[in-house]
Amino acid sequence: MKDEIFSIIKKEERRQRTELVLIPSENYASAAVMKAVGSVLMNKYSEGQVGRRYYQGNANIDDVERTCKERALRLFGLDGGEWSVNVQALSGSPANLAVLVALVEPGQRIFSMFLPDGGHLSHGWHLPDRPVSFASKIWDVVFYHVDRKTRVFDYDRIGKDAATVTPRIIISGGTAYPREIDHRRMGEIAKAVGAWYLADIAHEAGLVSAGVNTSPFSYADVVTMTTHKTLRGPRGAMIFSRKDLSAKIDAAVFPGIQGGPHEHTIAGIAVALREASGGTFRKYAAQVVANAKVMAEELSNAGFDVVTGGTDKHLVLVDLRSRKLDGWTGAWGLESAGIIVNRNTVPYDTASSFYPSGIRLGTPAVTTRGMKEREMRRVVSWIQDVLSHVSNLKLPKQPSDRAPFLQMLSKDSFLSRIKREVSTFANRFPVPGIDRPKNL
Ligand code: DSN
Repeated sequence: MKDEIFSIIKKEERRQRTELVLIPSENYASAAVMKAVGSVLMNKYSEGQVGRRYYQGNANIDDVERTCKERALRLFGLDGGEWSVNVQALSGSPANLAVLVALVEPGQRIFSMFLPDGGHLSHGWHLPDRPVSFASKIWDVVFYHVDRKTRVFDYDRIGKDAATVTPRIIISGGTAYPREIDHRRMGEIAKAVGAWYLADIAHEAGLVSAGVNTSPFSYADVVTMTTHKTLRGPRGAMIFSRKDLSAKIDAAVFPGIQGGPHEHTIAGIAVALREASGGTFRKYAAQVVANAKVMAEELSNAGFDVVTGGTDKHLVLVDLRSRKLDGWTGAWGLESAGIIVNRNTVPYDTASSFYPSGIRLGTPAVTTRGMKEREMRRVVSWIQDVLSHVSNLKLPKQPSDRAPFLQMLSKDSFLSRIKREVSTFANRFPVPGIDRPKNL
């Protein structure tokens, strides 16, 4: 194929194979998932619901979407008489927006997790003086925080604050919160103040489905999740709701905020749900957490400030302030060595989200490649070397000096040597759907 896009895709395949992907929200979907997403299903319009479409020619599409919904309920052990699922939301943010549109009147109050404490933009992020997310323009959003000392949630305090805030909905969901959320307590708090409880388990979906993290379904009214993180499907989302809320939620997704659903993605989600229902996936999910625990422990032993002192799931958050390092320099130093992490805000951060004080690391992708505890120790030792090396480099104050700084990092001989070692190491571990070079 002549289109230059295909040579760029080849380069991206190489990057994904030769680098260590430690972004906790990324993973490698299987070849079967990718085949479904790249199929002819993308050619079809199917506005509406299964068996009730606004377009002709949807018999096969109905079968795909029905199968996806059945598999979703089964995977999470849900009774179809009590729970419904919508699989049409295009991704996590539209899924959360649809829930708010369905259940909360404009101007009513939302109580959600503070972003630097690990929350998400789509839960209504705003600054003290201006809205940022669309949700914060429509609803009155108040945040709850982690404790300054322990950096974990104090549920007694959240309960007391909720009684004062009197929200219509309480949202939990940690994109950078390394500990399990106590869904039972959150559900009780919501009930006590007459609010809905929305548990956004985008990050932990695969861990919850495998029984490795606690399921929120007994305590929440609505559960949203993306499908491409620990669940290892294509980029998409699902909204589970108690049966009496489902008609409102379906209507909020379409025609409320979306047009035609992406049925090729829904097919890919269905394939991923089947893959996630087996014992191999359950072992995978347990290994994801075991790997993250080792990573947290090794970083802690090396003197890094691991937020909350460890992790219960797939992600580790490191506050770099005690190392006189910032997240931007740390993350770019690591990228120059072939190790891909997020730079991330940390609790009680005073820096901006573009130049934050920490880094966020995760194990879903490297565990998919078959890496275990031993490999995590090797990876942390490289991370330690890189961060020590770059901690002598200061983040240039002037934005105009930052491009030359990155150029300098890309030519740094120490980082280039680690990059070569990382590439040789990573190449030993196969990536689903990406062929390995013949000479390996
Ligand atoms: N952007 C995702 C993450 O990286 O956590 C959340 O949507």
